[in-house]
Amino acid sequence: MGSKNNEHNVDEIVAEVSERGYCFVPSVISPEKADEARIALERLLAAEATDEIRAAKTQRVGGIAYKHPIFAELLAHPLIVSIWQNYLDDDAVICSTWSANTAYPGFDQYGWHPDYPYWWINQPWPLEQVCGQTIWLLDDFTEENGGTGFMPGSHLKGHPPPKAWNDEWPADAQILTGRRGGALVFHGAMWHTARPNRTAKARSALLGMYTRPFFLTQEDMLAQLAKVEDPSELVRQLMGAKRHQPGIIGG
Ligand SMILES: O=C(O)CCC(=O)C(=O)O
Repeated sequence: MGSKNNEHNVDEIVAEVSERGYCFVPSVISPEKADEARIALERLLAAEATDEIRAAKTQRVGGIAYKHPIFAELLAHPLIVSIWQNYLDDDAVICSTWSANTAYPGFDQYGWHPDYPYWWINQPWPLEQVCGQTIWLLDDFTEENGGTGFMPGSHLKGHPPPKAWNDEWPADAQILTGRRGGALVFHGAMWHTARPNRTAKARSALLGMYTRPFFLTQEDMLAQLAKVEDPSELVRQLMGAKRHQPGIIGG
């Protein structure tokens, strides 16, 4: 795998994730392409919204890989895939979950957490590279509109974040800000949280977790793959078509 990917240097990005636990990668796609993805998402948000969702002021859209071709394309974005192939030291990486998250105006919650599979791993968690999370910015992220919060260094803690952080913002926490089309890539154990949206406009992100092919994925990606129209070989790999499927010896 070459270390250059257009103007991005994959080796440098991976070195930063290895050292600090995260790296913000600007301009993975153009703002125009991010707008295209956001417009596709807005149609899904409108079609799937319920009264409960409107009251909660936050909406998750799952199954995006098969709901619009642009999301299958971004799932297999060459830069993102090569970052995770290098970081996880495995060309056969798969996607564990691929969804969108929108914080509407007035959303006002914190919920500090690491991502799956750490909820299921005995503590202290292994420090090795088990999985890598990608947060794509489909809107410009600001401190006001709910740029994701994250705690540098927390991927080395080996346990979940203190519950009290959902009431009082921890002093050293950072806020992900940046132009749409960029992405934050980080160690899956890093503590992070959605944040309040105090603007009049919705803020949307895509979240894609990548892992090595022998781990159990968070979502049933194969079931979703069956609904993807004309998937590329890479999309098929990422959604688990080529991974080992358990059978019965001799059977
Ligand atoms: O939308 C965000 O800012 C973060 C969402 C998140 O942390 C998650 O879905 O795990």
